[in-house]
Amino acid sequence: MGVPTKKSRSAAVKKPNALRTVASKRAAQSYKFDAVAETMPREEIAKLQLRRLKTSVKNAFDNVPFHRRRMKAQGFEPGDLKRLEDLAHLPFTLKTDLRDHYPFGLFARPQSEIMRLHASSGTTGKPTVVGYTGQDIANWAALMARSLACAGARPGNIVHNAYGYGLFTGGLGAHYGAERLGATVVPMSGGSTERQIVLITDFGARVLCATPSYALAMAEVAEKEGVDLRKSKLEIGVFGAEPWSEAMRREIEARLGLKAVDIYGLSEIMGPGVACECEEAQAGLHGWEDHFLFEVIDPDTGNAVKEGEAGELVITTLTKEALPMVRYRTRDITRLSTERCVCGRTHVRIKRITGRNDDMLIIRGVNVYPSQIESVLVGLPDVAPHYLLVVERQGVLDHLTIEVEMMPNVVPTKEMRTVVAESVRHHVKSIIGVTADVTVKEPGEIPRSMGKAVRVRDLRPKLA
Ligand code: DLL
Repeated sequence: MGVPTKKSRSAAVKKPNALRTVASKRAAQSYKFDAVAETMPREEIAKLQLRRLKTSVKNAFDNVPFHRRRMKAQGFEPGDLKRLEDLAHLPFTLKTDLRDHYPFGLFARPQSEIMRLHASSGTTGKPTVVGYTGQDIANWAALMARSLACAGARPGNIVHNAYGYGLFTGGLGAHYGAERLGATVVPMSGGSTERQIVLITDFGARVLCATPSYALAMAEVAEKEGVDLRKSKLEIGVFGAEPWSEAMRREIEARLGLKAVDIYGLSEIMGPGVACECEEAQAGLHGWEDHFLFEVIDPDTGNAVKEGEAGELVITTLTKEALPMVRYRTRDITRLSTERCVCGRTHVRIKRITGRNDDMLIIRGVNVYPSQIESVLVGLPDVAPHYLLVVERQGVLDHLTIEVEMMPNVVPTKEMRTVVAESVRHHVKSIIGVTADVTVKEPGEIPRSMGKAVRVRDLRPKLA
């Protein structure tokens, strides 16, 4: 199939109503990286899921003492798994379980069989570490290629990858996926925005991978420099790793002149490519059910909610070798829909993630827990254990200010304040990876709470 040009795509968008059916039929036959898997009838998906679930639960039971102990405590053996519904008898896995078994305690394979490690923020100073076998990496690359194709990328395209490379799964996840798709990758990572804009223009990327906030920041810098990215070859943006809204989608589309598509994932489950919107509908992310089992639960009771009702997304991996996850509570709030999609894909749609039900903040795509900042502060001399995190949106980007106090017995000079502020800033940047301004307040100035401490003032506009 030929690569659609900017002109032909916008012509397709303007098609009159009478031609919509024809258009949607064509969409159903549109390019798919893995057509057989992506359009499998739902009964077939369920059969495949049950088969793979049995293997995955057995992998967890046989090779991870933590899972075996908990299953046994419920009187459950892998052989008891007869129907998909039986999964509901198994306990949830939490982010703290990964922390408690830091670094490799939940791995189902010896370290010698682990091909790669990634890590994301944990709830304390220690990161959450995830591992992959060679097969896990191959599956991830294929699912990410499937996701990119679903978003509208095609073999032969130039993919400008501005997700951060390193321990974060975004950079390498998108990189391997784009290569697997047969695209040409520009491995930019984040930062050096002016340079990114020059290279997008000079190399002629058709696809941009970035967090949505960074995409907007690029638009802003380009506009300041008098570069009109709407005239570039960019046509598709694959944006995720943080919550964003429909209003933000419209703004990015207008300012970059591309189609903005939502992609979802989390390191504990794999990384980016767990689910992705299709370019045809842009209405919810197809969750790849041949590799993952999705549930939505009431976060208070742990019971399943009805299809279409909002709740917390829980994911079980079906093919992961190194780190099988049983009923992982993502803390992400969303809804599921099995309604047919115009693109012809049969996999469930995960509606836009509207928020989280824990205190994790996502600041410019970086996951931050208040408790992590606290661990940094308590390790620094002269700094009192009282703090407030103020998160604002400055222009298009998130901005974090950490308000701290000095110990009451210290009478701070102006110089001391500067030194303390710089020290906090430096430690937070090097340990957590997030850039913050630091304000040193007078002792007692940060409001004390009567009950649960209020550590965060999130002043960012609510999602539409
Ligand atoms: O953010 C993986 C990723 C990279 C996804 C690039 C998409 C693109 P973590 O750093 O482990 O992994 O953070 C996972 O980020 O539980 C959500 O709270 C949030 N998140 C990820 N994608 C979206 C999205 C990567 N499309 C956490 N919308 C998740 C809203 C998202 N939130």
